[in-house]
Parts: sequence; C-alpha cells; structure tokens
Amino acid sequence: MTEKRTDKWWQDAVAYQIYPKSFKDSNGDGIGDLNGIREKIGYLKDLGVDFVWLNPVYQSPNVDNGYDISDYQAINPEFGTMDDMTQLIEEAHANGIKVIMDLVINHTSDQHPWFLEACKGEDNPYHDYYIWSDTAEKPNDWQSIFGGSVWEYVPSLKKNYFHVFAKEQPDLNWENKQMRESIFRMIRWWLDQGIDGFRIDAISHIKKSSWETKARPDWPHSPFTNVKGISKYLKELSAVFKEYDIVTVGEASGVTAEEATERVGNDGYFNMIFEFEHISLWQRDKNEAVDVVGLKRALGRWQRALDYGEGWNALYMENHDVPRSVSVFGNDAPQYWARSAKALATMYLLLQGTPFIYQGQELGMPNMTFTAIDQLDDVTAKNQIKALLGEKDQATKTLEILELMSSVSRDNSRTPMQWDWSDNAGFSTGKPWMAVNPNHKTINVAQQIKESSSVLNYYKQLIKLRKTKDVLAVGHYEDYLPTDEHVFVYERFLEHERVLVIVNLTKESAEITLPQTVVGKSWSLLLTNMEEDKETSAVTETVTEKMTIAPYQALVYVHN
Ligand code: TEU
Ligand code: CA
Repeated sequence: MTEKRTDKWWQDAVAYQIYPKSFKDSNGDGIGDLNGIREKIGYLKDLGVDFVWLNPVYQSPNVDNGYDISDYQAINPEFGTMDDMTQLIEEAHANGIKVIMDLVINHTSDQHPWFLEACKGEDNPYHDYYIWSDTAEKPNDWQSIFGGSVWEYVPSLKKNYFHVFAKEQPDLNWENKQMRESIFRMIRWWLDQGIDGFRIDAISHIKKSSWETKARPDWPHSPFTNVKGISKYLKELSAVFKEYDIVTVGEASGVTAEEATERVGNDGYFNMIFEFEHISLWQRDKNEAVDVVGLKRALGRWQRALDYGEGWNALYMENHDVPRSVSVFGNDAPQYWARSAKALATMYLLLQGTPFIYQGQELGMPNMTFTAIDQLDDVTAKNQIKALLGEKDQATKTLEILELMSSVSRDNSRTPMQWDWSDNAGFSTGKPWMAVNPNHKTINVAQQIKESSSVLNYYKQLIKLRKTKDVLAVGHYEDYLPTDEHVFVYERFLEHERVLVIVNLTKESAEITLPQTVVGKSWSLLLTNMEEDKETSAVTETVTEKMTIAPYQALVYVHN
C-alpha cells in the first residue's frame, strides 16, 4: 500500500544526464547520436531512471559543443534528424522514461540568422535582439566566463557586442520584448513536440548591470550574474512553462540557499535548480584534500532551505562541465576507486531532492589521463592551453599542461561512454570524435553487469531503495556531527520511518560518537558498500554510540 506522498512525478524520480556526442554512436561516424540513445533505452530502464536530460542536440557550429545554437528548431545532422528525435521521444515514453532538453536562451551562436541579421545594421529589426556598445569603445573591462573581455568588436558597425561565454556566443538582449516573444514561441514549439521539460542553461546571466558597474574583486562575473531585475524575465519565462505539465530545472550559478526559495518555491520560476555551492568547492586542483566539513555545510544548507515544502533540490555530483566525481571528491586509486564511487553515490542519492546521474558516473568512470594536447576539445580547455603555451618552452610546458588538464578540464567528463571491453569501448565502430579512456578495458557496462558487487549494481540498489521507501523520496533531513572532518552523518525521517546514512568521505578510518537521539533507537543495516566485508568486523549490523568507520565506508540503517 505504498501510497505516494507526492503528486509531483518528478519528486519521486531519478534523472540521467546524457551527453549525446559521447553516449552511443549508431552509424560509425565516431559521433554519438539520437539513434544511439534509442539503442540504449533498455539500459536506462534497467538502471531504473525516470527521465533523461539531453545536452543540446540543436543545429550548431559546435564551438561550445552545441551550446552555440544556430537553429533552435533543427537537429544537428551529426546527431540525426527531427524524425529520429520524435522516435526517441516515443520509444522513451513507451518505456516509461521522460525526456527533457537543454534550453540555451542566454545566448545564441554568432551563426544564428538573428545575429547575422543583427550585424547588418542598426536599422535591422534583429539588431536589438543582441546587446551592443554605443561606440567603438568597450564600455567596461568585465571579463567573460570563458576568458577575455565580454566585448567583441564588429568593424562594419564600429560597435561591440556582448558575450558572457565565448565570442561565438553573443548574448541575447532580454530587455527586448520581441526577442523574448521569439524565444517563448520556440519553447512552446518544442513542448508541443511532446518533450517533458527543460534544463535551462546559464539562466543566472540573462540580466546585466548598467555598464559602469564594477565587478566584485572576489567575483569577476558579478555584474552579469543574478542581477536585480532578473525576476521580471524569469517570471515571464515561467508563465510559459506553466502552460504545460512539465519539469524545469534551472542552472543557477551564484544563487545561494537563502535566495533559492524565490527560484523554486511554490511560486518559483523552476521546479528545481542546480546550485553551484558544493560543486565549486573543488574544481581547482585534485591534490587538495576534500573539505568534508565545507561539503556538509553546503549540502546541509540547501537541504534545510528547501525542506518542508519550501522548494525542491536537484541533486548532482557530476555533469558535462566538471571533472569526474570519483577523481575529485572520491579517490581513484585502485584500492579505493569502487568503494569511494559507491560512498559518493550513497551520500548524495539519499538526500532530499531529485538525483541526477551523469552518464558513466554509475560505472565510477574516473578522469582521463590526457597524453596529447590534441586530445582536448573543450573551448575553455583550448583557451587555457593557448594562454599557458604562450609562457614557457613548449616541451616541458606540454607535460605540465596535460597533467593539469587531466585533472581540471571539462573534457574529463566528455570521453565516450564505456559500454564494453572492445577497442572503442562499444561506443562506436568508427574512430571516436574524442579519445576513449584506456581504462575501459576494466571499467565498462558489460563487465559491471556481470559483477554483483559492481558500482553499477550498487547504483541500481540505491535507485530501487529510493523508490521503495517513502522516507527516502519525501522524508525530512537532519544531519549530525557537522564538524567531523571525515564522516557525513544524516538522517531522513517521515512520521515513524527513519533512515540513517553514515559515509566516510576520506581515506582515513574515523571514530565517531553518535548522539543519544540516534543511539537510543534500534537500527538494522539496509545497505553498505562493503558487503564483501560483512563477515569481518568491519561492518556493524547495528548502530552503536562509538563507531569506527573505515575509509570511504558507507552504511545505511533503517529504524526498526
Ligand atoms: O554552463 C554555464 C556556466 O558554466 C555558468 O553558468 C556558470 O555560471 C559559471 O561556471 C560560474 O561562473 C552552461 C553549460 O553547462 C556549459 O556547458 C556551456 O559551456 C555554458 O553554459 C555556455 O552555454
Ligand atoms: Ca553517429
């Protein structure tokens, strides 16, 4: 009699993010495509996910892998056709999987017809679809997120246009009503194709400050991130969304937990947002130890802020913009690789919110070891490499750059999905557009399906657990031991149901002392990532006041 405690399907759902270019190639050209995704619907169903988010598949010159759109209402031929898209939606739906798409509306490609028109002259009706300086002079020294000035000069117009990202990604002018109407028409058109919602790209940046505003010293992007007045546009956008029964997830960099309810509360603009606090804790250097206290503080703050119906969290540890979580937050050394991948999964998949799994994360795919500069593809990696190569002599510099890129580049998460042991990891019969990680010989889907204790099978267990226990879907959140530097301890509770999660996020074994509110209850072990050690004393079947938690050990207990 598991009566669902929520009427919102997406609160009970698990999402899976697909980076189409690297997921599955169906026709041997080395590029993943829509028909490749169709081939893998069975895999997704078996994993237990309820909806997929596709990174952009629209027409694009691919300066930023599809985030530079030249036609919103066309599929990039390298991914297939509109018919393939329709088929994909139909087949996914037939298998109980919904499909959401990426909505990139802060900017277009510089090859979009609107921008080509805009450059023809000030009288052109599309000129004001973009943002221009009054004169040849750059209005300020704001720095773009991808490096360099936000301004790019157009000689024929003797003016500059504004871009938050690459110069090939001119920002749309949200102050212009016609522009907004064009975007809203496009949104409705896609929703009428039967998709189930959107992940909304870079939405924090659609409003810009007045040109004389100074960037905050600690935050160069402050003049164009969550600027006062943005609500007007978010409200209009959400009114369009509300015409449909869909799910919306905003990519909300810079939004704090305190501000979140305005975005995702009952009258919010989105159903959920991707916050950046926890993920920003370590993008810099992999040698930096994980700040467990900081991670707990960030995640706990978001859990509490949106609990009790205040809003809803989107939970994630990876996406196409960040290196692999097992290498950054976990530990990809052989003895800890699988265990730490499972520890991270336990830690975030049982929080309150809708979990997003990024392709390959469910295998514990680690970062890539790049061995040649031309293996790197990402526009930001290339910019960074160009700047670094300028400095020292080439040979020594190259090695340093490769080492750096192997830990920080967005390309780490964009290597092809590892389906099997074969040469191209079962991703393609042709030459993959991007180097396959050599570790696919041991880390791949085929292998992990066979092994009962694999990371993949552990993910399946966690997903199943979320689905069978109401307390994990909608229960409240409470954490303990906030200052403990190794272990994350939290509880989910709903009326009489209680689940206790204990995860050591470090490579040191840790002693913890649990509070009486926890110890006073009787608990039994529901799940652990050290199943194989159950016979030994490493895993305790019940909760005691003093516990020793092994490196990267995860324990999930249920109150009897
Ligand atoms: O990323 C957006 C992004 O990186 C910023 O929103 C973020 O604000 C910044 O890191 C904080 O300073 C999205 C896509 O996910 C990414 O792949 C694209 O490259 C980018 O937008 C441009 O479309
Ligand atoms: Ca292909």
